[in-house]
Amino acid sequence: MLDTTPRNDWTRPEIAALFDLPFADLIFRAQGVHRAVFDPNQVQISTLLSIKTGGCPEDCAYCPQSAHHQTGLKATKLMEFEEVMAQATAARAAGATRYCMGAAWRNPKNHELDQVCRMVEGVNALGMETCVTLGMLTAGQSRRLKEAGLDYYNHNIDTSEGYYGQVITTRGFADRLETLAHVREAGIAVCCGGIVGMGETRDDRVGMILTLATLPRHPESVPINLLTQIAGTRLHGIETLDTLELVRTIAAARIVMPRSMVRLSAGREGLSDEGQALCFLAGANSIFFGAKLLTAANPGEDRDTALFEKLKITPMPLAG
Ligand code: SAM
Ligand code: DTB
Ligand code: SF4
Repeated sequence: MLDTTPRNDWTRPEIAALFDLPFADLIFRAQGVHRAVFDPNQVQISTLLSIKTGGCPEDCAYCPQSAHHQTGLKATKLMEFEEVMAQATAARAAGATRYCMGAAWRNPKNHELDQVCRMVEGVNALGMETCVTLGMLTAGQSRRLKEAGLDYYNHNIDTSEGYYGQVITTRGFADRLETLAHVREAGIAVCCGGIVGMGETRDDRVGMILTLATLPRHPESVPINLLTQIAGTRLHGIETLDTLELVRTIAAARIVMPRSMVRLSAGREGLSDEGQALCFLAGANSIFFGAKLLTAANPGEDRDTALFEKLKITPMPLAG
């Protein structure tokens, strides 16, 4: 029997060696791990909602919501509770089992956090798992979210520690790890991954996976985003990443974090059905469903429903 007990002592050479495997060998290994833990024909359906859009003080080079970029995006105030509930109810009807709410904040203020806590309670009451992504959190704010019943907190490391400074200057890699530690400490499940296709090297992709796989506990969810290039952002116009390199990154994540959900996140809109099928073969078992991510386009529900039918993939039911 294949041992799928999570390991936190992965080394850089071990992960680099996975990336360097012949493609068929890499996929075979990833499939072996995937099938030992999950039903390979089930994919989890999550839906995103931007509850506070744009005007963010951070300078993340990829992000259309940064106030440092002129992307034509209209900044909004925090969405009203009733509107969030209406959107969440529609997502549940479309099959979502996890609802993820994102705010373009550097960090939430306490009165804003109170409003988000009410949304978390409301969405939980609909019978979906809840996830929020609000930027940096203190230990106390993390505990407050846990008390409200939050299931997951999304906070990405985005890239390798070495490349990080090329992408974001307004907060450091260590700040990210600190927020992740607060979230873990509060007993909230962690959703943490990154972005590929930002001009990083394969070594950086290895480094990003290494950081995730050597956290004290693996994130329960690992979103792998392919950069969605938005006009007006600093990374717009950069050379696009070979899809096979995205597939290799997903396979490496699957192998080193065998029990985690690996989410093929942003960037599906630009992928072919064949490209996405390779990502599922490599062990991706979660997607965002619905025509919009936070602000960028995602495949429409019809296209995803057709893809699931072609591949005979069914939505993963909620555990328990
Ligand atoms: N402001 C919060 C933060 O950054 O922690 C939460 C929202 S932020 C939009 C969530 C994540 O979305 C980022 O960490 C990044 O990984 C991803 N993201 C944002 N823009 C993206 C893009 N254009 N392409 C791919 N991923 C993107
Ligand atoms: C994650 O890793 N990807 C999602 C979610 N976590 C919050 C966000 C993707 C954002 C893509 C760009 C946009 O829609 O603005
Ligand atoms: Fe702000 Fe988050 Fe966008 Fe960075 S990724 S600019 S923190 S909304």
